[in-house]
Amino acid sequence: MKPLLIILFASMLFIAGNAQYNNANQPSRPNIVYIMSDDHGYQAVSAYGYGLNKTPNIDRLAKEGALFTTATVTNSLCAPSRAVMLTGKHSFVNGKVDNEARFDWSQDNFPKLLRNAGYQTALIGKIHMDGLPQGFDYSAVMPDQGEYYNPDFIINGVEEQIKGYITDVTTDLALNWLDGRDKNKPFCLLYHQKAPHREWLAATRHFPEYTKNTYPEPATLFDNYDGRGTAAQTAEMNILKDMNWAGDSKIKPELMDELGIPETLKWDKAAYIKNLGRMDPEQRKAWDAVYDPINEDFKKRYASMSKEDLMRWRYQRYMQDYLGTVAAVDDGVGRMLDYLEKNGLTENTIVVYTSDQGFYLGEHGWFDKRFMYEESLRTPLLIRYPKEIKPGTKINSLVQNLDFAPTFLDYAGVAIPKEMQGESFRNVVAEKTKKFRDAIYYTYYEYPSIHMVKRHYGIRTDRYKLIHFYYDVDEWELYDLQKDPHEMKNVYNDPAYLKVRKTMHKKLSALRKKYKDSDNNDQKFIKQFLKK
Ligand code: SGN
Ligand code: CA
Repeated sequence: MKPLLIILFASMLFIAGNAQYNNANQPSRPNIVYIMSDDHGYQAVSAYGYGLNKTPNIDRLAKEGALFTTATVTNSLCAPSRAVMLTGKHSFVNGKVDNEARFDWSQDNFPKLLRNAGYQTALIGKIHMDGLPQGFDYSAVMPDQGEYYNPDFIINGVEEQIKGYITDVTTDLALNWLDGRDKNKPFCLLYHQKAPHREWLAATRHFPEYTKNTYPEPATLFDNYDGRGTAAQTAEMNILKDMNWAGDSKIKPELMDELGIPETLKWDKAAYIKNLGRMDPEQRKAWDAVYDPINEDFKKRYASMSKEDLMRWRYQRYMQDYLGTVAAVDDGVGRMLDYLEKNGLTENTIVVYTSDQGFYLGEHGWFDKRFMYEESLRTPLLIRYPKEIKPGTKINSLVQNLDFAPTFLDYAGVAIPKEMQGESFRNVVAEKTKKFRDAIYYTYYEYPSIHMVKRHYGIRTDRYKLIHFYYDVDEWELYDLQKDPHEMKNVYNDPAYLKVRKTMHKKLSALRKKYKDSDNNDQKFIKQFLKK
């Protein structure tokens, strides 16, 4: 062979070798589909075994992958939870302590780092933070809380209205993006549903089934908050007292008037009128067909109802609508899993299902979240990744939303920045190790504000929980989750728990130090909040 030909041949081999290297390396990096709904309590995922509803598609992730029994958030509120998930840093470090505070998009987040490493990234659905999302090739987010019917979306910065039901529209956008992506690159898709957020408006196809059902009542529906401190007693999230009649329970304002229920008793007529106003004639017809008879029935029964009857009735109304909205979320997960399967993506894609926090479904008589008590602290978490996670895995480790960013970076082989405070749980879920943190740290700030849940922070181990409420009180609570799983009795001043109390205080101080939190921070965020 002539020297020139040899050089040509050798360089062709070199180029081919390099291309092979790239192709072989890149597609083997796992794809990530991170599915997050809004306010979806684990009690309403059937894989968790509460018997409230059926979520066959979400449950598939537990069957084919792992279910986390004790996954928690670090701050049980929408936007702060999202900020923690993106940055891998606690609220007092990433700055988004409550729904009002500004989120600084210029700080590092895991999609940015994945994108720099060659991933295609997209954010589709609810984000609940101002400013154009950073770290994404494509973003289609709803402004603020989003609207259930015929929602508005901001697509790469440009707002438009899309016809349809929000949960389905979000799924359509997610599947369209997947279809149009560059198939030679790995991808990370954040697919975020608004549902089942208040005011719990279901897809019309789910009205008939869900409004007919009767749901089991939680043991603590009639909680009178004895045995706990001021915070539980003064919170405004009781189903009987604090839910809106029109906006939430879907009783017509005219009927409220007729029954003599004063508007001061929280109608939220404006929300009711706004929601109805967004429907097209077909959606409205389906709505009337279901909610007219409910109104008629209520009208007949109201005069003879006791307070207890009313609580029971409102709880059922709440569950009917809430679980109805969950049904469309589950349909969306089904469509996503089917898409992955049809396109040969099941093996190499990590699929996560979680929520931005948990939610009270009548426990303690409540709706909403915010508290460090179990139902809002814990969040559903299911993960499927056939390459590393065995079907039917159950994980009890104390993982948090703080850990998502480092975990995803770990899977993608991207270095985890030192500033990230979470830990990768990749080896935990692969059951290669059981070693993980022995206590989680929690903070909550949005007070005084809607639902009036006082500022607090605390820690939880596998058995105990210590909480400090501050600002306009200075109260400590200690719970023994083994003996008192419903958290009905604060044992902070019980002499039998003196030793536990000491150990928990030590752990709390250690964690505040480790994560760089302090009373100074607490005071700083109070000042910042009051300035607004
Ligand atoms: C709205 C809801 C509240 C809810 C907050 C925060 N009221 O204000 O019930 O706690 O959002 O929710 S509503 O009548 O307007 O729906 S979060 O999930 O965004 O943090
Ligand atoms: Ca939420």
